[in-house]
Amino acid sequence: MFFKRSTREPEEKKAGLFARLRTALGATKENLVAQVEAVLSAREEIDEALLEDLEGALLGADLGVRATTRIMNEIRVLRNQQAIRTAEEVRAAIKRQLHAMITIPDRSGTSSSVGGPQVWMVVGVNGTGKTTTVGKLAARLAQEGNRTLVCAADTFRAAAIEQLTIWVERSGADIIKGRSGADPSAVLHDALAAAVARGSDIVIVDTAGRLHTRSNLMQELDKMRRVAGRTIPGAPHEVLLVIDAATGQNGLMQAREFLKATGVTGLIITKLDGTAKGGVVFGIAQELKIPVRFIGIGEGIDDLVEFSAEDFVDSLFSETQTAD
Ligand SMILES: Nc1nc2c(ncn2[C@@H]2O[C@H](COP(=O)(O)OP(=O)(O)O)[C@@H](O)[C@H]2O)c(=O)[nH]1
Ligand SMILES: [Mg+2]
Repeated sequence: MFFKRSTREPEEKKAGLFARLRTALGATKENLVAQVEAVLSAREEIDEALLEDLEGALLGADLGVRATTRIMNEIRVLRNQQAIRTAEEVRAAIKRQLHAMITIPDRSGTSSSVGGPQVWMVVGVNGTGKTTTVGKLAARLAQEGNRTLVCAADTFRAAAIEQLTIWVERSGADIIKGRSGADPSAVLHDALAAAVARGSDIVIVDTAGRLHTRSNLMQELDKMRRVAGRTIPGAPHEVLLVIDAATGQNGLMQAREFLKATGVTGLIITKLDGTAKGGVVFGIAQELKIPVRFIGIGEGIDDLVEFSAEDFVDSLFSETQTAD
């Protein structure tokens, strides 16, 4: 999705990324795939009792009711058609369904915009990882040769802005920040004017996760969207909603709320390292039908991975190997 340079990584780097992804998803693999395997190996026949245990395993892995129902329906249909007779075929069907659920077409305007900077707004509730993710994204975009400007519009958390500034400046990107307590829309307006004046390729906007009330926050975000659109045609080109995987099904509820108010175009699921609830990625994608763009797999600046449905499913199902 990066427009300036191809993100095709060299093979060596790709292999390293995949290994890191697999390590980060270890607990989720244990909670999802290992449980499915346990069910499949407990019985000879693919009978109703096995299917019920399978359903329990999927629900227990935070897939949520909808995603689980979709998978179970498909397996029942295939079994009735005698297209599924073995554990191996059940496993393949689950994998296929999981892959399909997280393969969602991109409907954002990123590729169609002409001239002017791209504007990406990063939204989500407090503590999900917005500021950290903005820093990671800025570093990555700058590294890939994009003139990158960060707009620190969360004027409620001065300490977080300091941390962000360090990361952004180290990566060679620019940052525009408002005074503590300043109007976020005014800060955004200034940042966009600066981006146009400097010929920036992309502006990443960090936003607050909490105002006095949730409806205040939604109104503020909506106002920021309008300000962006008035300053730069077509902006914001992306509204990226950050969800903390460790909050499991709760993340889904937050997502619904932001969706209504802010017109989310993509998801970033953070903290997939060290949680067993990574199955929520399938549940969220299945329900919201919004593409996952990036996933966070750690607190470091390099711990942001461009999402690939293939790699995600493969890393969950791959045989565990010794460290490489
Ligand atoms: N383990 C882990 N921690 C993360 C990840 N992303 C963010 N964090 C941590 O989550 C905490 C809150 O992050 P912050 O960016 O301030 O959240 P914000 O309130 O949404 O801006 C910080 O301690 C981050 O280091 C991730 O992918 N993995
Ligand atoms: Mg923040």
